[in-house]
Amino acid sequence: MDELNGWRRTHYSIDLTPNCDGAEVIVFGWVASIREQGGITFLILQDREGILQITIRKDEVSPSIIKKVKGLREHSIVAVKGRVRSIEKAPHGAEVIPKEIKILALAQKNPPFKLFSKTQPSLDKRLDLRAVDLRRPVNRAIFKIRHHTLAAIREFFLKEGYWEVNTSKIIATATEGGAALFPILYYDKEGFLAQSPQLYKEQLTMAFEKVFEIGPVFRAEPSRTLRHLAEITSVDMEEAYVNYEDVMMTLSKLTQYVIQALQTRCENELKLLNVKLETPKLPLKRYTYSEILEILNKEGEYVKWGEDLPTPALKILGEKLPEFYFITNWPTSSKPFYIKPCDDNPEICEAFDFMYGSIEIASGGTRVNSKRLLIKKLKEQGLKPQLFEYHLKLFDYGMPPHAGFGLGLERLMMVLTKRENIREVTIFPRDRLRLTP
Ligand code: AMO
Repeated sequence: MDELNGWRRTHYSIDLTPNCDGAEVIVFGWVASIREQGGITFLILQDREGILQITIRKDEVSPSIIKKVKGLREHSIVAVKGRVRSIEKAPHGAEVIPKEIKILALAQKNPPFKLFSKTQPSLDKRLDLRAVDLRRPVNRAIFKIRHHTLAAIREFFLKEGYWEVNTSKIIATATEGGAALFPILYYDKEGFLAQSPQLYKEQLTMAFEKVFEIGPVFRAEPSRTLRHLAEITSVDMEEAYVNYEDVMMTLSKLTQYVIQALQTRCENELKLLNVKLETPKLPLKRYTYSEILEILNKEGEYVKWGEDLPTPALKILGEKLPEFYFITNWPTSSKPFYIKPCDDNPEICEAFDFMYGSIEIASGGTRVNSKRLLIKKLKEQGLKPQLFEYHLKLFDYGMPPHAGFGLGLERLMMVLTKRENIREVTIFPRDRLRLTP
C-alpha cells in the first residue's frame, strides 16, 4: 500500500472545471466505478463533494499506472497527481490525466448495495454498513443539508444574542415523565441519561438570560416507529422576560432563517433529493388544540378533550395541513409540570407544539415561575417534589419569568429533506433493536 508521503489535496472534485485546464492537481477519493472502453480506462473518483473523471490512455500515462489501476475495485481509496484537461463530456467539464497514482487502501469486498443504483436493499441492511452507505450521493446530500441546517441554527441564535451552553447529560431525576428514562450505574448510585436539558436551561436564565443548547437527549421509547429514536439531537432555547408568544415568533424566524440558508447553500443537494423548499410566510398559522379537535371530528376522527393526538389523527393533519403551523392552548393536564397554566383559565396552558403536517417538530411554552405552583403541579403529576429539591431551591433566589422550546433536529430534517423514516436522516440511529454501529 502506498503512503501519503507529503501529498496533500489541492482540489475537491467539483472544483475542477474547464477553467483549471492545464493545472497540476492532487485529488483524493474512493473509486465509484472503473471501466474500459476502446482501450481507455475511465476511473470515476468520488469525494465528499462529487465525482471526477480520471482518464487513463496508454499513450498518455506510464505503464506503471496502467498496472496499478488493473487491480482496483470499487470503494478503494486512491490519490491522483495529474494534469487537468477541459473536456465537454466529463462531469463538470474537466478530467484529470494522471502522472502518478497512489493506492491508499484496496477495497477487499463489494458492499451489498450499489452507490448509484435507484433500488436499494432494506434500510437495516444499509445501516449495518452505515459509513459505506453514507457514500451514496443521496446520503451525502441529506447530511450536507443537516450540516448546513445546524450551522444556520447556530448562526441565528448567535445573531439574536443567545449564549451557547452545554448541560450535563447524566441526571438524577426525570423531567419529561418517568417512563422513558435510561437508567445508568453512576458510581454506586442510580443515575439516568438526560431526556432533555429542561430544568438546567431554565436555571441558566437566572444568570445568562438567553441560552441555547444543541446536544443529545435520550428516550427509552418502547415502540419502534418511523419518527421515534432512543437518542436524538435536541435544539433547545430558553429566555428570561418573555412568554410563549415571543418564543413562537423566535421559532418561526429560526425556521425561516434555516430555510433561506438552505435555499442558497444546498441548492444542488435539494435538487438531488427532489425537494423544493418554500420560504414560510410569517406569522405562521396557529390553531388552538380545540380547533384541531374540530378539524379531526369533521374527518370522522374523534379525540377526547385532554388527550394527546394519536397516530391516525396526526395522519389526517398531514393531509389537511401540509405546512408549518402551531397548535396552542393545550389542556394543562396533557403537558409537563413546568408549563404555566393560563391566568384566566388554568384548564389550558401557555404551551405550543410546532408542526409540519403530521410531524411534531418542537414543543415549548411559558414556564411556571412560582415555587408553590411548581410543587403543586409536580404532585398532581405523581412526581415527588423532594427529588426536585436541587431545582426548587433556586426559586428562593429570584427566578425570572421565562419561556423556551425544544426542537428535535431529526424531525426537522425529515421535513426539510422529505424523508419518511427518521433513521434516514440520522447518521447512527439508535432504537429498541439497534445499538450498533
Ligand atoms: P418534547 O418531549 O416534546 O419536549 O420534545 C421536544 C421535541 O423533541 C423531539 N422528540 C423526538 N424525536 C425523535 N424521537 C423521539 N423519541 C423524540 N422525543 C422527542 C420532537 C419534540 O417536539 N423539554 C421539552 C421542550 C421544551 O418545552 O422546551 C421537551 O423535551 O420533535
